[in-house]
Amino acid sequence: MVCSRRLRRLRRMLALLAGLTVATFALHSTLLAAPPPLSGCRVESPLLVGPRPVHLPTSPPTLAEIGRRSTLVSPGGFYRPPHCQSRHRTAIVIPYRARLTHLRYLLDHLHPFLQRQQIYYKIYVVEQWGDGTFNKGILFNAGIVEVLRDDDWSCIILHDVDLLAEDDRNTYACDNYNPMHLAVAIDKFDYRLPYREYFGGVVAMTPEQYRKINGFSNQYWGWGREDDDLWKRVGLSGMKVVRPSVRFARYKMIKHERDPGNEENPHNFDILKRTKLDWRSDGLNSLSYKLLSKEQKALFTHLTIDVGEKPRT
Ligand code: UDH
Ligand code: MN
Repeated sequence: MVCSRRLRRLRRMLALLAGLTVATFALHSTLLAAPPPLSGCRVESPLLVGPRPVHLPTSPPTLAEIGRRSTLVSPGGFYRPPHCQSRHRTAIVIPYRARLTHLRYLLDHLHPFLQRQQIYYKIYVVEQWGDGTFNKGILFNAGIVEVLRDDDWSCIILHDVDLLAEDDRNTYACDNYNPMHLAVAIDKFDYRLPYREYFGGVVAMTPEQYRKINGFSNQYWGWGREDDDLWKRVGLSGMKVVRPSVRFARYKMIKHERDPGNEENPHNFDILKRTKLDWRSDGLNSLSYKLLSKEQKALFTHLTIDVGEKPRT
């Protein structure tokens, strides 16, 4: 009798112990085990909506309002698709100074646009410090050097602050072999290329392609011709510019006047005559700048760059 009662108690204790072990094991595995790997996103995102003309509200939402809408965007303006492994790792680089209204329109538009494309991305605003002459080439070169220190990007999009894509089939990703010109059809130019060699507005290059052309020239101060120089660099380094279909590579440009400090510089035409002679020694490998700050804002990473002074000529 005594023996069987002891046996029952022993059994109960063993069962309790076994239960506890199972529970502990389950807890451990939920806490410690890596989540199952995400499957790859589809080649064509199911979230695309296609052509959608851009209508701008009379004033853009504030950064705080855009922030409240961008629930899936992490500090620094970073996003990764939550349900699948993206095919693209894209850094958006925007040269910038004193265009806050345009930046607000752009961020409000670009975050949802890129999310519909299921891209792993981060938006970088590269601001020129001070009120000296604007130099977009140095800003891009410096910005891209810094951006490539930040993450392992497979594609860099060089993006004017005032261009809004009208069709999300225009994927913000790179061609493996050649630099890509994405702003093929802009409303300002009646949705046509203004000239065949036009290479401005929005451009996509892999880090490798950008290094191969030695980046932008650092010599173009003020407005004009640095994009034409970039076009020539692509050809001189043995590549060509490719473009997506004009049917969907469409943009609205926010209307604006020329900015103070970015007046047209007629001297830039002379520099353009020398691209073939200069491109190997003028660019990423001769770049000089100071990074004054790097801040993770809610909707973008903000880099402030001292590009130096325009040389007296
Ligand atoms: N940018 C700034 N701030 C400046 C100058 C340039 O943010 O002060 C950036 C911005 O990203 C802009 C890009 O550099 O989109 C290119 O400069 P831009 O927009 O001035 O060049 P675009 O060719 O302008 O579009 C031509 C001047 C139009 C004058 C029209 C007069 N009716
Ligand atoms: Mn513009």
